Amino acid sequence: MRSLIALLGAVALSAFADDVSPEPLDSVPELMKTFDGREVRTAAEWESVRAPEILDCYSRNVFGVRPREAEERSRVSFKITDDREAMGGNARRKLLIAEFDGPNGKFDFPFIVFIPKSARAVPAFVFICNRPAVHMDSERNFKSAFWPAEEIVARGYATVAFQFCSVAPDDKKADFDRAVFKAAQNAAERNDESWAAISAWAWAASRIMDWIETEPLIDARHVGIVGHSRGGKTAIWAGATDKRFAMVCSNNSGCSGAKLNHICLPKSETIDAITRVFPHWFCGNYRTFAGKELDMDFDQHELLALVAPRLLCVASATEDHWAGQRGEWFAAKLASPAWELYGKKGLAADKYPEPECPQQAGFISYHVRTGKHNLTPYDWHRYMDFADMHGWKSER
Ligand code: GTR
Repeated sequence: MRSLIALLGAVALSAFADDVSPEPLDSVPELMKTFDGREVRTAAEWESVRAPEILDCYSRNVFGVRPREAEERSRVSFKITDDREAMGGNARRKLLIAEFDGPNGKFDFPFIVFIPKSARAVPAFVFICNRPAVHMDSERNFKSAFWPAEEIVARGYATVAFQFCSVAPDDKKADFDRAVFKAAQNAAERNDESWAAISAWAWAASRIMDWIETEPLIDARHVGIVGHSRGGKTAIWAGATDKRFAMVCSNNSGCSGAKLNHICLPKSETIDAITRVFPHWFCGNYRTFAGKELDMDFDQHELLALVAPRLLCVASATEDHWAGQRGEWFAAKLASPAWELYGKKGLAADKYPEPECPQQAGFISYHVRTGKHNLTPYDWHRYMDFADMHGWKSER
């Protein structure tokens, strides 16, 4: 009997935990105050003081600092290995290799491009594919719903994909003396602030952007970066570090992505859990925050705010408690004042939405989709809707 009562209690408690809408805690750091307590009132102050200090904070404490040589544009070149019609004549397909001539060796990675037939340059979505390469089948024998390239092309957008492990291993046991890390830096020079896997994947997205700027069929002023989960964290970091991305789409990025840490969501991932299971995603310093989330003087709304005044999409899934859906929504909401400095609305909604009711009236889009942790055509279409709404196909 006692165990039955305990069981009923546990069921009631877990139902309750699903229904509550916790608010961020009072200790959530203030976006419009510098780390040393000065108010930020204008876009000029944001750009000259606050945004740089947030970027620096996330570089040194979370994703790591890239070696200077990795950012040198003159070290990167591109080789086209194939260029032909595809998708029954609806698209042009290009296969390319990005080649990096690093101070400590050479490194290259492949990427795939589909461009719809159009008389004018088209907008595009760069996709960080964090699933096996079969999901980005260039022959289109397997049409993955994770990267619905035909549907993207049919809506008038080009899409460019790379498989993240072709840039840096997603392996906790791998050292940093391989792949792009090795080419960019002697491993002996690494320290607790050095870049790690998420930064390397974001680096690859920026190199693809370098190529897009040279491709006349793509409109480089209208390029979004899309990633799911660990790819979503990467998309945010790519957008924070590279302003050429005009839209950032964080799909179910969760802990260390869009999810606020200063909120009590017991079912969601913590810094302790993420740095134990995936230490290779972050610089060494990040682990020192494990279990100390509520004492941190920075949080993910500040990271999201680095996208301002560009377009930001944050998306969750109803069953994805590990990603902390309400924490993702609140971070988007609390990032909004950065857009207001530019006279733009950030997230134009005051309450957490019902599933399949996207909030897209401002420059931040939020939606929650029914279902599991995944990136689906439903999510892709919301990102394309948002780009459409902002004139990405008419402004050319
Ligand atoms: C989970 C991890 C999350 C998320 C996810 C993914 O296991 O805890 O932070 O990134 O992997 O990338 O699929």
